[in-house]
Amino acid sequence: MRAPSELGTGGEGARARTGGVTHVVLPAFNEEGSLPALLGRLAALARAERVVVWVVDDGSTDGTLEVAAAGAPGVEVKIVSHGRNLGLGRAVQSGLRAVLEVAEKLDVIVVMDADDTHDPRLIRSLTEAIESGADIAICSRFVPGGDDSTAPAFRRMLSRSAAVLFRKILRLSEIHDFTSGYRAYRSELLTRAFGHWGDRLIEERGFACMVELLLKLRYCRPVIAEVPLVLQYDRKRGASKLRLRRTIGQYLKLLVRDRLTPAPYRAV
Ligand SMILES: Nc1nc2c(ncn2[C@@H]2O[C@H](COP(=O)(O)OP(=O)(O)O)[C@@H](O)[C@H]2O)c(=O)[nH]1
Ligand SMILES: [Mg+2]
Repeated sequence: MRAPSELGTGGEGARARTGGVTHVVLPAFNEEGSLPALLGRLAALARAERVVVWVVDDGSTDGTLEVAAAGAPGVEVKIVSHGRNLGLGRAVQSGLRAVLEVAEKLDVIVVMDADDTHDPRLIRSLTEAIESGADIAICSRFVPGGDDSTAPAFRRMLSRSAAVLFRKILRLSEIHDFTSGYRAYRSELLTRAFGHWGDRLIEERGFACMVELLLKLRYCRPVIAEVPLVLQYDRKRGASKLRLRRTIGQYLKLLVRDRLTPAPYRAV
């Protein structure tokens, strides 16, 4: 990985984007309670920059699809729909694929949770980081200014342990938050990655897909930036969809597989 260059950190006073569209992918499974508020917040952002929201409804059994179709005034909302629940990994992949069919070189693709615990105002910090030279910008709970104190203790432990493990074992010292579901990618980077891996870019069905994507993208030698994330887990309605034991198993398998798999033979 290349060393991060001088990267902007954005924040409240950050300037609006000058070129390109910000595509916001929201993998959503039964999020009818949280989506309206989140779409409202994204609409506020859309007043300042060109934003397209992509809700990936993953076979929800509640009113997620209807809420997404109703949208929010002032922001374009597109829907990608799975007829049945295929899991977070497939949802992220379908969302990225759909965006890449229309995205242009200067566009930025953000993936964030649909549960309204991620503040959309951070999107401007992410796009600023990308415009300043990063290929991936991560909203990180584990850099100065970040905070995860509103999350349950066992979840905090899981994310922290995963971060320590992946950082040490994979020697990826520039990344502090491997499991954050809130990141931005330069569209060109994802086009290149899909060109190499195709649908094998994301094989994990569950929450480990976020780590898997990062591990594969590192072979593209991306510049990576992190911006502080204050997780607003107290805004979460209902239970987390993360299955703790299953996710720990997925992380460990991913780690072993990554260690055993040789780096891609041809340049990515
Ligand atoms: N598409 C899809 N999204 C899912 C699935 N499970 C969870 N999600 C979404 O993934 C995101 C992360 O899940 P969430 O419950 O917020 O996890 P937590 O915030 O880490 O506790 C949310 O936007 C969920 O709606 C799934 O099976 N399919
Ligand atoms: Mg969440």
